[in-house]
Amino acid sequence: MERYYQPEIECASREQILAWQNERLVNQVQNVWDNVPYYRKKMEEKGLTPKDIKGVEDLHKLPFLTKDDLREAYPYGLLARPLKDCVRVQSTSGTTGKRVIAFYTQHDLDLWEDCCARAIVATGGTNEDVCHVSYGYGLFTGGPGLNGGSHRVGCLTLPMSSGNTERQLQFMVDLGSTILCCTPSYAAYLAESAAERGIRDKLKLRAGIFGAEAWSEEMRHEIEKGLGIKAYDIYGLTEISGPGVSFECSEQNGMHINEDHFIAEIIDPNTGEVLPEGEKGELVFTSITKEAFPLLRYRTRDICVLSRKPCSCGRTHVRMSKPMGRSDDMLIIKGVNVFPSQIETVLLEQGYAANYQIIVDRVNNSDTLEIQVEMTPEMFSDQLSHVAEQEKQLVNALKAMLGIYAKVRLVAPKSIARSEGKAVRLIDKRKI
Ligand code: DLL
Repeated sequence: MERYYQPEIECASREQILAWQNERLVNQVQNVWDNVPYYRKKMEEKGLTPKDIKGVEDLHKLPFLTKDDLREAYPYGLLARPLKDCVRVQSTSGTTGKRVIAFYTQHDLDLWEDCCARAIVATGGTNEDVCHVSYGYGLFTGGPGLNGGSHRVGCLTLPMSSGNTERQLQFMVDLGSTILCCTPSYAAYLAESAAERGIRDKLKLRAGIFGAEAWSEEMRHEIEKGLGIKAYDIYGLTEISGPGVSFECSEQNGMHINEDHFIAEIIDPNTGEVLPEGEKGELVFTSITKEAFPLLRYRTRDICVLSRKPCSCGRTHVRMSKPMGRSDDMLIIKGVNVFPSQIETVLLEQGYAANYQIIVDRVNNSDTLEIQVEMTPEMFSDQLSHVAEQEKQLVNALKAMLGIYAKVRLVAPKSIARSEGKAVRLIDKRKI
């Protein structure tokens, strides 16, 4: 029975891991210097050459990369391989105009799928499992990543993609799905729908691999109870490959980062200073094995804590806590990345003023997004049909920009409270 478990890597000594990281980092810096003029310039601005980076202890000298760099260098500016060597593109969900896109060579896809396979095996996954992948497919990395990992483990893979709950449940029952991969909010919804249909006892699920958005321990218990499974967290981001950058083991106490591929640092988001282990700060990744899109010191904006305390599962790779928030204003709604500025852009484009409020909530374990928008005095109309028409137009424009449904409520001019300080435009009622 094949198990995609690599104890010689995942349980390697700290010295061994550091030795790999030192060698791979030095090579990667040289590679980026030689092939990515954008980053070379950033290094030159700091007076650095590859000779200055002799190992992980010098990592802190390198300049950071941010989402803004990715947008500036869009689409090819950070590519380190000729396009003819690239075989895949993935993209982040719901970002404005210039999306963040990542390129992959076949080697990059292989290493990404390895990482996802490790995550599946950490839940006890084997080739006897039926792996039901309900993350979205397409540009989003969730579906393709877990799909590839599932193949590697040898599971029977169900590439369900998201939506169509009726069909999801039917396949789950008919084919005896044992592992479910989707966002935690969709897992909670599936649990509820299974209960409503009285088919909870017909499910053979035993594990779930849930990520792409923040979820609490309470939600974990609810999903575990609702589906009769053990629920594992998985983390990742498109820029660094996708899901599987880190994953939970049987301890369900922090996610092991695949340190043979990614070096993690925690920094103070305000000063950029590297913080000691155990301190809370912004997570930064350097990918040391990727070919096409190797980002050095990429600021994720996710706030978390790293721990090197031994884990009883035997894995030695450092663990990250669940992200506790973001150092920017990005919201994750139903697994989709949403920036309030995108909403404002749509409103202004449609002729509204910037008097609005974004209300995010979680109802029945599913995120909801409502936008209350003040009509301008010129638009104000008490004819309900007209208001409904205007609301519909905004819903469509927002859907086109964000990729998700937002309920729109037009309200009378001057009815949204004005603030004397910063405008309170966002009310996030989700308890996470
Ligand atoms: O969400 C990749 C992914 C797919 C991860 C499926 C896990 C499962 P992006 O769309 O680029 O990629 O969004 C990345 O999502 O910076 C975090 O803020 C957030 N995020 C991802 N996983 C988790 C998690 C995918 N387990 C952004 N917990 C990241 C909390 C998460 N937040």
